[in-house]
Amino acid sequence: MKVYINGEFCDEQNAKISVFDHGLLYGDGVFEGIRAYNGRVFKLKEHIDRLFFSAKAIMLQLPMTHEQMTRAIVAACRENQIRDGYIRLVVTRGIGTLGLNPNRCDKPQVIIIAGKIQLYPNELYERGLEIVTVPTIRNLHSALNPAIKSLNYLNNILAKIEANNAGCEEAIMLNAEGFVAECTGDNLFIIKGRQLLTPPLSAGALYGITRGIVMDLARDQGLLVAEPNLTRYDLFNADECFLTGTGAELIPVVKIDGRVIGAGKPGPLTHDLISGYHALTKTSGEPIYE
Ligand code: PXG
Repeated sequence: MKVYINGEFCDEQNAKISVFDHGLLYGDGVFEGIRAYNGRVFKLKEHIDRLFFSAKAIMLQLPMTHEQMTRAIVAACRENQIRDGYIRLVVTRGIGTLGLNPNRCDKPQVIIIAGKIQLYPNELYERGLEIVTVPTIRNLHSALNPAIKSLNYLNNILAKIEANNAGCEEAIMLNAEGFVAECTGDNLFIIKGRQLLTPPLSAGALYGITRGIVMDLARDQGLLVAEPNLTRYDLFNADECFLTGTGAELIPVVKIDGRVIGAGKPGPLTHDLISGYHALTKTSGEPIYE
């Protein structure tokens, strides 16, 4: 594998960043996780836009334009002969002193890893996931806004550990008011009648790209889409539930905190949305090869 670091491709074993980089010392930086399908980078513009928004929020000046970033990502895929894969785009604050002040870091490091993705096993898509609510709440937007896709993911990791301890793959994270925010690396949806519901972004969630696509698909399929505050009670009494994320795509949920959701198996409307999403991934995206 060849890794892109600041405009150059290096061999995997030489792909190194300084121990003085504030990305390592303080989790000071931003990232994106992007998929390629069928020789095309899916929703690339949306991911690059979000990277720029995250960077703006932490006052990190990206050393490249949108267009240069697009070209670099496509080049990294081509260099690694990716047709279907996973791209990790990382920008760190760069090398600085052993103090948290970022003003001594003068060169952000841009890293692009284009490789393979580890997916949930197929049988989880067929049977559906069991998930639990965990004690760790989502970061307050007034502290570290969950909209920022920063290198500081400990909030999510703690929740993931708690889910794993409970024998689950994913965790439902509530916000400080007790409303549902999202999962550790996925947004959450429920279906009730002909309504598709997901927590508002202000409840403390990442502005998920898959989330946006699914809301558009649902409207096209004649569902009503709304973003009310949701409680655990709303989840327990949903007809269907699923999670969305670049990695997971759409994955059905059949049990939450011991309560069986709907019929206890992936629901029909979830299936329709999964089909719609798959069709989109196959037919759109930024071409890697001419
Ligand atoms: N919430 C959080 C906290 C995320 O990190 C999503 C929702 C879904 O957003 P997208 O735009 O992907 O639909 C994410 C993104 C991983 C991994 O290794 C997870 C994400 C991104 C990159 C890697 O589990 N989730």
